[in-house]
Amino acid sequence: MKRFLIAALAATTLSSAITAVTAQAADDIRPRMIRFGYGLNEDSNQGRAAKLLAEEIAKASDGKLKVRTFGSASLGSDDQMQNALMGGAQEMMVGSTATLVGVAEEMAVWDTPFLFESEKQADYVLDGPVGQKVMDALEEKGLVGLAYWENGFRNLTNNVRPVEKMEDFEGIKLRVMPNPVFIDTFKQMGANAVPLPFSELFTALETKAVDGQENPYNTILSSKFYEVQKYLSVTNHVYSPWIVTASKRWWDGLSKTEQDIIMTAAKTARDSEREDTRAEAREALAKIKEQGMEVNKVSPEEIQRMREQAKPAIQTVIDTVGEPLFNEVQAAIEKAPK
Ligand code: TK8
Repeated sequence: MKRFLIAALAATTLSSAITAVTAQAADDIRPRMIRFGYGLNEDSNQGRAAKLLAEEIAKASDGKLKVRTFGSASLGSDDQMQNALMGGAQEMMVGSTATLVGVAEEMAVWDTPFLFESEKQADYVLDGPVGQKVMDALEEKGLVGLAYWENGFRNLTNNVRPVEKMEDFEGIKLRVMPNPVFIDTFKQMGANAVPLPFSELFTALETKAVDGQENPYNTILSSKFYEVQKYLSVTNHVYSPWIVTASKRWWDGLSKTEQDIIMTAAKTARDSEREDTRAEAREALAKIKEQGMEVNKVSPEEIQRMREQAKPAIQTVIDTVGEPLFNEVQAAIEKAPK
């Protein structure tokens, strides 16, 4: 009996020791260096948010988790960084959801032309269950989605002519993101759509390899596209999200506490980035004009014609993501605040 008691006691001690070790590992924070890459420069909304993310992570981990930020695509284009994350050669990044379509086709749902009507609507859908579902599709491909940040509503710039009606797209060599829906949308409009990584865009505009591009006001300003582009046409043709991702291989090796710190920081940075982006966008158009760009607002009638013309591209989205997901997004939009 006594011997049995001792054995039982020993076993209990041992098992609680094991529990203690596991528990400790779960809230352990180890010194780590996290490489966080992004495509825009340090003075952009993306750069400011990356900096905040790094600060938040340092604060919450007592400086143990150190984020090194790499802007201006110095670790590679969105596409190259995605591959580095999947292979475990880089820890984190923020980039366009549109370049992730080749990884998880569900992402194409955000490329639907004229999908969202307001930022509020976008926040509601992206941060809700269907946004999470699309993000979760990345996991089996080796990426963990942490938060959607705002890139914003996209507008058109070019050097050929102001685009006032659909016919004005004719013959314009337009850089688009490397993504089938964007290629399709602008082919439908009559443009000559040329897919190129963002990291090559300024030079392509400067050397006139392409005539134009489309991006939110913030990017037109921070990337100084006004130096190499004459006309800006306000179309708001699609809302572009950015997404913060982590390498799953790396993420799975983190303790629960480390994961929580990083996840929380990605969301804190998201909220402040959206505010910052919107405030900047409100001032941007005036600044762009000051820099000498000629700005025109496309009329509601012409926007309606573009919407009609873009329908085959919407079908491409449905074929890519499947009708159930497409409908789920539509249903979330219905419920969203205007
Ligand atoms: C930056 C890109 C950019 C996107 C594009 O790396 O490629 O035009 O809008 O923000 O992700």
